[in-house]
Amino acid sequence: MFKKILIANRGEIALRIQRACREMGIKSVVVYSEADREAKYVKLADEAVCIGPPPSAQSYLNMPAIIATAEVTDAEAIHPGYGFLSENADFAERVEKSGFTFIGPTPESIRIMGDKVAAKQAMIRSGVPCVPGSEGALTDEPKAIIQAARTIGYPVIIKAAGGGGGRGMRVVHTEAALLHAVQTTRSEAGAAFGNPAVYMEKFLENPRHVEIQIMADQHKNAVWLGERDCSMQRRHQKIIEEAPAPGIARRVIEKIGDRCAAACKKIGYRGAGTFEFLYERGEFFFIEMNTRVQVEHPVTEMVTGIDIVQMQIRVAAGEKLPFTQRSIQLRGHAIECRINAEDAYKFTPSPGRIAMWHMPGGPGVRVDSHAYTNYMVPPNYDSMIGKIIVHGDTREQALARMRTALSETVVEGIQTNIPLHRELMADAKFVEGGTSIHYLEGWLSRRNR
Ligand code: MV4
Repeated sequence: MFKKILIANRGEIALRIQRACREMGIKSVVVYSEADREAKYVKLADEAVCIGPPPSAQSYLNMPAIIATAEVTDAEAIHPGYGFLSENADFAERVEKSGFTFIGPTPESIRIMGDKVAAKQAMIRSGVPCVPGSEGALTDEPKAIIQAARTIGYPVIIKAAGGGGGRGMRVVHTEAALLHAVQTTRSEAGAAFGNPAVYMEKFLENPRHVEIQIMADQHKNAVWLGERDCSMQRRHQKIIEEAPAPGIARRVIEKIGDRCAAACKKIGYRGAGTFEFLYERGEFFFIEMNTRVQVEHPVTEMVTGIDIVQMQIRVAAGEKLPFTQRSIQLRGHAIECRINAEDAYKFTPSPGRIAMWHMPGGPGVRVDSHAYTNYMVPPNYDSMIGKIIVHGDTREQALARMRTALSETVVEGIQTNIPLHRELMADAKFVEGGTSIHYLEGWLSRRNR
């Protein structure tokens, strides 16, 4: 096992990784920007090195500074967390070429999944069901583009191969609008991602976002750890996640989970990963794969009892998965509310000093956050400052525990989205379960009218 790991991230996930290291007897080094100097996890770390000014481009995205820090501190491995450099294949490659272990998949896996056309082709070959669409990228041939859309049937969606997470997409309802939409998406994709390739899919009008967590070792073992329903989102930012996905038949999920695990074995995937699906009318359709630990990993940890971050470290060190698919049991129900430093209904960021930070507790309640009373939320990064996660025997018990937890929570000095979560936990449709990816935005527009 590694003796020392460098954590190339900030905020709650830096603390989460630090806790995993401490529990495993591994020393950790954190890198931080000038904006995070006073963060508690920086003080708690075995070693902390300032790598640059507040802008991410000069700190958390600064590859030479991060690798140089690993060198001077004698770290053996680098954990990238989520966001920042976590899905940058060039970074993973530079880390390994410099003699360190990248805690994640191979650069080749990251590169394939970063190209959404290549990812989809790999999944089709591996038997994972995908949204019907163009086979590969669209050519420049107008007749072929028109024909592809006729075969798929309108509405269609044009997506950038280099995009993902909602960036670089355009819905097309009629043939009259098709070629212009393809051209515009292409030029935007070229400018934004340096890759003008686009592809076409059937546009699913009212799906849910359900994802499968997988974990693979370097000895050809791969398992899936249940699913998460992440449909409660606004502008591609998830705010509530839960496991299991309400109202979906277990045999349907088991079939798709087994396909994901089989695909991981087939492509030689290692580490943690997430297969993102759209779920509509009883069917799963693959859209993208994420090659990192995700913000919402705790809901999976709560229902499986498996520590995903520790497992990432173990498989990166070459250990075998300590469980088989049959030994993984899902127990109860977990819900996560992301706490953002922002206006609850207008969503304007609200950085600043937290005058009072009081977090909930009790049975089945977990808080993952680096914040504390007197902590200064810097204006430079994502507004997420923590997550409240609850577990219960049933969804009803988990909801009741989340309501209680939110009622105990006090954050003063900045605005947060806690009032929004309190309202949503009492919303009849959310409580019923199974709302689509469009539900929250519709709910907000009705509420703000
Ligand atoms: C789609 C879709 C409907 N049909 N693809 C948005 C994020 C990116 N991961 C893929 N996205 C979508 N792809 C087809 N063929 C609808 C979305 C989508 C969405 C997906 C997941 C979660 C939230 C979403 C919000 C709007 C659109």
